[in-house]
Amino acid sequence: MRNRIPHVTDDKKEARDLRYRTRPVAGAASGLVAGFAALAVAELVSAAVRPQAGPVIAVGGAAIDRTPTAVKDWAIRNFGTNDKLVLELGILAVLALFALVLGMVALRFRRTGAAGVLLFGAVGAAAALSRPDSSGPGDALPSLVGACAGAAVLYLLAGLSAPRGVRAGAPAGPGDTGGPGDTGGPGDTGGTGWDRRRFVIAASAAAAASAGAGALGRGLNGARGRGAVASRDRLVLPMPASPAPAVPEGAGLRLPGVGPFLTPNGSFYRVDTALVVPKVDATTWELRIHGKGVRRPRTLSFDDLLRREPIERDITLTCVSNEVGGSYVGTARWIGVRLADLLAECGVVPPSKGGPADQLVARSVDGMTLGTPVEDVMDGRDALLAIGMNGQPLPFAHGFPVRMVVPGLYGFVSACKWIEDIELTTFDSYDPYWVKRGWARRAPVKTQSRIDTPRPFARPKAGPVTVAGVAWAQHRGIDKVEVRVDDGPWQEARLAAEDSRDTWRQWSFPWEATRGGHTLTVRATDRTGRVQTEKRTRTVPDGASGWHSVVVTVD
Ligand SMILES: Nc1nc2c(c(=O)[nH]1)N[C@H]1C(S)=C(S)[C@@H](COP(=O)(O)O)O[C@H]1N2
Ligand SMILES: [Mo]
Repeated sequence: MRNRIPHVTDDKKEARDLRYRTRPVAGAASGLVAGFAALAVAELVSAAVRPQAGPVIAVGGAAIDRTPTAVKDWAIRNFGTNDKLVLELGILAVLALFALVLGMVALRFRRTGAAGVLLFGAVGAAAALSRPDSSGPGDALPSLVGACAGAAVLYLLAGLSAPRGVRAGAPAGPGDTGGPGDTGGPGDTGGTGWDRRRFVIAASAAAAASAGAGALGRGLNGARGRGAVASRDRLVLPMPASPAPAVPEGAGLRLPGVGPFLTPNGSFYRVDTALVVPKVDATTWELRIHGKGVRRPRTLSFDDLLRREPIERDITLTCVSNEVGGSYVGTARWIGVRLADLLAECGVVPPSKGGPADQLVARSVDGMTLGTPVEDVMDGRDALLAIGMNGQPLPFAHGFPVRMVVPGLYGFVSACKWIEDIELTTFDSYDPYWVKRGWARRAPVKTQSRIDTPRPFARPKAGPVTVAGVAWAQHRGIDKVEVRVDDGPWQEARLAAEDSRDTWRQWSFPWEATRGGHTLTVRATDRTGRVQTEKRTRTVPDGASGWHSVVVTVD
């Protein structure tokens, strides 16, 4: 504070003190209101471009694209499906912090503060343009227009919170570089402080207008998805020409702590990079099939798919990011068309029969790419273009209107959601999204098993305790599950009925629990005779391995 000004009466001194005490508050408020205005206007403009082009989503998406695999894995592990919410809140927190700083800066350097807002807009615009699903230069608009609005609001509010004399006397520019009253202008000694009333009115008006713009943008963005929602509501799934056999009696053990055999859509795990779930209208959806060795390239509509013979299959889907004992695995009854038949009609020949393409790259509407071995898709397994999940059209979060499902392969190399393009190519000439980030080119699901009950650190009573869980080795099938108590011998568990070799299998083991601490361990053997390995590996690059153990204390 500057106490070098002579002849200040007590009255005036008090007014000045108040002025200097409240101005930082005005600075902070200016910054926050300007930041809010920028985001709200960006939201409104994004409704005219695309919702995904908004700055927070664009920066979030760009961050996801660039996050080192280890960090992404850590985020998935710690925040699970909330990882996206955490990311968005993090971005908002950082923005709020910088808004505060820019607001304070603008108190002294109006232009610099406003320019800072523009700089943030440039970052948002660059992020939007860098996204794989960017639809062109228009994607920069939400961030740029939003930043201009934010900069203007900050400039205005900073002007209003300047001491009166300075505001009147100092032209923008050099006046900017002096501090409040540092110019030694008339405002310094004679001013009555800045005009709080005008500032509060202007700041409130800017905040209210921003809230209006933001709400309008939200509404318009919501309306955009309405056609897609209507197309999903109208969809009546076809009766499968080849229905899935009924799930055998007893395939689901109905034990407390063990989930149902078919995972309900609402609790099916979700893993993807989409911060905004794509809402695709089935009536305008198209799938293009093209590339190496595709003698008859085709573009199909949803109706074209519906005219084909639908088949229905139970298939267990697993994420490569699933830790040993993790929950990124689920089983659904899928309805779809055979991808192999469609490819064959397009003239595709698998590599084993001399075809030139060994990799099928599926691309989604949000620019995700997943690479699948053509051989696996065409070797007779039920690789699907799925449109139904457990008797319902695919939920939007699970890929409506069409996704791929291939038994036996981790999701990241097979299960493209919101699919719109299939290109036949080679593993040598193209690396899809996850492969570019350190994951494997080929990734068949590893033989795994999990103890679901008792839970870790449970305290069961001594006596009979049922140990139970699931095991999976899609497309090979589960042959045996064994349980070990502490360092005792492996003992065979009772296997529930098998649905198909493409699904998981529940198992149970009657244990005579004795008092004290115990470690329960499980391992599975698949139908090729391969025993689940003890060797612990990380999820990167091709899936976690190792045995799942649970420690309990028996009372
Ligand atoms: N478009 C798109 N498809 C995608 C992904 C994605 O990020 N984007 N993630 C894949 C991964 S890693 C997995 S494990 C499965 C998960 O499917 P689910 O969310 O329906 O369970 O979708 C796959 N398909
Ligand atoms: Mo995954």
